[in-house]
Amino acid sequence: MLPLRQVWPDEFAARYRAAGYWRGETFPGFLRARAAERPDAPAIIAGDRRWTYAGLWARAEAAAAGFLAIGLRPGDRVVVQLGNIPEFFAVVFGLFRARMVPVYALPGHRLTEITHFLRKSEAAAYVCADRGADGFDYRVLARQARESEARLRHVIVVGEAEEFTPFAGLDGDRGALPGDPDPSAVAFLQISGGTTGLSKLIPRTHDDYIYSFRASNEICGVSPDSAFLVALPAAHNFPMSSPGHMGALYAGARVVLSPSPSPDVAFPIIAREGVTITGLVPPLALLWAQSAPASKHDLSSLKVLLVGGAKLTPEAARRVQDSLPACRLQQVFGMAEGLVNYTRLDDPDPIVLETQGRPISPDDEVLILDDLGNPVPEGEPGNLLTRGPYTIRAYHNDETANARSFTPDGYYRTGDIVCRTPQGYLVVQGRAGDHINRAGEKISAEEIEDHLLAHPNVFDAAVVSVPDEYLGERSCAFIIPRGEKPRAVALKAWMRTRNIAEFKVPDQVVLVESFETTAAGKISRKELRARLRARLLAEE
Ligand code: J2J
Repeated sequence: MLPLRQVWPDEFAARYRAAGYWRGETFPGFLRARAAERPDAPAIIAGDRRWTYAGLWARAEAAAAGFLAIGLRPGDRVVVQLGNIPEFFAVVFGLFRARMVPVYALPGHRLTEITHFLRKSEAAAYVCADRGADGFDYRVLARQARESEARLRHVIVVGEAEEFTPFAGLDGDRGALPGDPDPSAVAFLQISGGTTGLSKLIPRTHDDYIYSFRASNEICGVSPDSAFLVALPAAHNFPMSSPGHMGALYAGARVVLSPSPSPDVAFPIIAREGVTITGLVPPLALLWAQSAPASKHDLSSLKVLLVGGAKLTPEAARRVQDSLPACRLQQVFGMAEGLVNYTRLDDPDPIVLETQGRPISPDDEVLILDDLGNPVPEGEPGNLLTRGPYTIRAYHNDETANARSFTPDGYYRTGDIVCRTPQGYLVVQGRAGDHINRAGEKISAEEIEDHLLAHPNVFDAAVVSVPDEYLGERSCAFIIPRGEKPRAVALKAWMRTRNIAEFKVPDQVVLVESFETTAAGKISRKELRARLRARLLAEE
């Protein structure tokens, strides 16, 4: 098995420790401490199910012992695909406790993505629910994955397990549990937005990740009295760590789970549980803004609404802020690779409405460079590069991506185009790469083109993003047909048979005779996509 590593050069690591960012805390260590300090305080709330801190810790220990009892070993990677259910927390803290490494898949991922994660991480196990909130049967996916992935030894199912191992029954000898992990070790693998091709795996350490949400707690005002609503999928980096459910558990606060982010589901939960803080992507924030004023539910407990994942325009920000007057809007611009920026709760309105915030840490180093790698003049747009105490230096098992995404001196090329205000706040302008940010879900144009090219009647395909009133951006596939012209609906239906996440199916399909590449001959895919996008917008 390839070792899991995330290494900062010694002088950086020493600096981050000396500054008190990396304190040697670990995931099992902090949860054990909270369970000892406040055993009876509520930790996880989902409908009528309520787990205290002691209850959560006991379930994590039982799960950890159970994982060992069925033959998993410390160091094993385990792909976890669970929605917003309490067992998500028992599973991942169980894995942390047993020194195993969760790989976070989203509920929307399908066989293609799961197989990729299993392979790239060399996973020994896959944990899923029997069915998702949408009725999807993950056991069918598990059966298919097990056929092709010889390394996959265990499938553990929350709910009706059929031929697989039921999660509910897992237990074992607590005496067999290992000691706590090294704080500088990789705790889990998060997944990248996948700007080129398939998602990359992001190794995050206990030290660096815990710093990011501990500091986020301070910036977002999370205290033991807070109640954080997980409305977006729990496995996504934003609701996990900005400040997220991990921040809330670190603070000893309540984590409240919503099975859906829609106002009709989330509002009654906010009222019933006295939710104080949550995070949303812009389209959902706008939906909440539309529903809140007329809602019969008391939303007055909600004090902080984080919005991020995609650009919130100043007009949209104003609408969100005005519709929830008792609640402070906080913009967040983050990435699973590390760097997170927030507007501060005491920032004046123009900053909160017009910028995407400033970095968490005084040691977040930010460069804004032109395409030749030279710094742009103050206030001008440029490519954002960053390094710091919680930004990775490398992806797992992907030398090509590492060569492309990191500079020799360790800066991560975010792919985002930003400006910086004189006070150091970032304003996102767009991005350099070709991905579609569809309501916060990142889609790689290249990955979708690859799928389309497998269709017998597709000669060539180019996938571009187009502005969309509701989603922010939607995807449009330009297709040059071969032989019989495929119909748009049929092509979309065929894409669904590729076992990919639904959000990756192109929203729009346009058939063209050719891509009209100029006499100059070959142009780059990037240039081609830009021209097609311009043509579509001009025609609209
Ligand atoms: C514009 N683009 C944004 C914003 C992210 C907190 C919040 C979000 C994420 C996330 C996260 C944006 N305005 N406010 O992990 O901890 C785009 C950028 C960025 C990419 C990262 C967190 N907030 N983006 O969205 O890894 O293009 O993380 O590089 O999914 O989302 O995507 P992801």
